[in-house]
Amino acid sequence: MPFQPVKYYQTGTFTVGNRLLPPDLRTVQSTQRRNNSLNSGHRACQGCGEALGARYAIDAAMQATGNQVMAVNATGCLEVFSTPYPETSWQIPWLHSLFGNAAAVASGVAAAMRVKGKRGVKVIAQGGDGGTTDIGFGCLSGMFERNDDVLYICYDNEAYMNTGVQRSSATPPTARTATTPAVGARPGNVFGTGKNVPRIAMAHRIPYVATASVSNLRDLEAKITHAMSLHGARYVHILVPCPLGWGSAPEDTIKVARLAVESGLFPLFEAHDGCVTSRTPIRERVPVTEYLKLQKRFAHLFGKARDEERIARIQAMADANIAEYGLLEG
Ligand SMILES: Cc1ncc(C[n+]2csc(CCOP(=O)(O)OP(=O)(O)O)c2C)c(N)n1
Ligand code: SF4
Repeated sequence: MPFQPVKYYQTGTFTVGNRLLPPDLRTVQSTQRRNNSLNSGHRACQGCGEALGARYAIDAAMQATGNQVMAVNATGCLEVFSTPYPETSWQIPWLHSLFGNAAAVASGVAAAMRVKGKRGVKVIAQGGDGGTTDIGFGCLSGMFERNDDVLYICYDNEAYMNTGVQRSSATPPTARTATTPAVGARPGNVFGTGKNVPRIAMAHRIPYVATASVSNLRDLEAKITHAMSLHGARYVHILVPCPLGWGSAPEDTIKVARLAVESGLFPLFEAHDGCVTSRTPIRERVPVTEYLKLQKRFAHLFGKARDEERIARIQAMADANIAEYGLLEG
């Protein structure tokens, strides 16, 4: 299915249906063929970006493979809200691994499928940023360097949400969490920490790495669809706002995610074999303050005396991304 960007003018609404396109070009969610992989009845918070991202990602993967997907899920919100034993909202073969070993378990599942001759079955591992960038990082790197035939999806809500919003190595500077300085001259996460896991994945020279966001759902679908057409280790890193942990309004989840992209703080790109091959240009550049102000985790930056110095440093991070990925070109 060739990639078709969202064409809002076709429907006159902000839906992502592309309903005036021929059926084979429509989004997965607009078709009756969608799998409803993550079905209703789960216990995610209102406006949960992770639930939205997972539904779109796994439905796209199911469609791309003719429903031949098995998923391994690290411990975290996605596992807890979807599968309080003995119930589950998943409509796919799904395994719960430990918190830190989803990538290793998925590698084992892929090996088992290969031994059984079930080459058509595609394996996905998925987890939050804590399970991916911190505790599961060793297993993930091993999966990458062996080039195991697994797509790993990280749903990045920038902290350990399931256990009460602890800082992870994906938490941005100045963001307040339960484990960052709460008081003092500079509350919130410090600068100079954290890691860029999409770039680290690229350094393994695996076949495919992409970033995606729940603000750009058609783009997200297209990237998952493309990932399912490839073999070997693949990594998709999706920004998924968490209203509870970010202190944002549930109805603002898409808006917040869009501002992260449009400010340059979260660049959308694809990389093949370690090289960036495409990026999504910013349509309407916004200052980072537009993004930060919607979230209580950054409220201390906008107190009686605005923390101009740290706001400027965050703006500099966005500017650096815009320059590095050429996000204003084209
Ligand atoms: C070895 C181990 N340590 C700690 C925990 C407790 N624990 C369960 S979920 C979780 C946080 C998950 O955070 P993240 O991976 O970022 O996913 P999110 O909930 O934010 O989606 C923690 C610390 C655990 N299950 N296993
Ligand atoms: S805490 Fe955040 S990630 Fe977890 S279910 Fe609620 S909104 Fe989703």
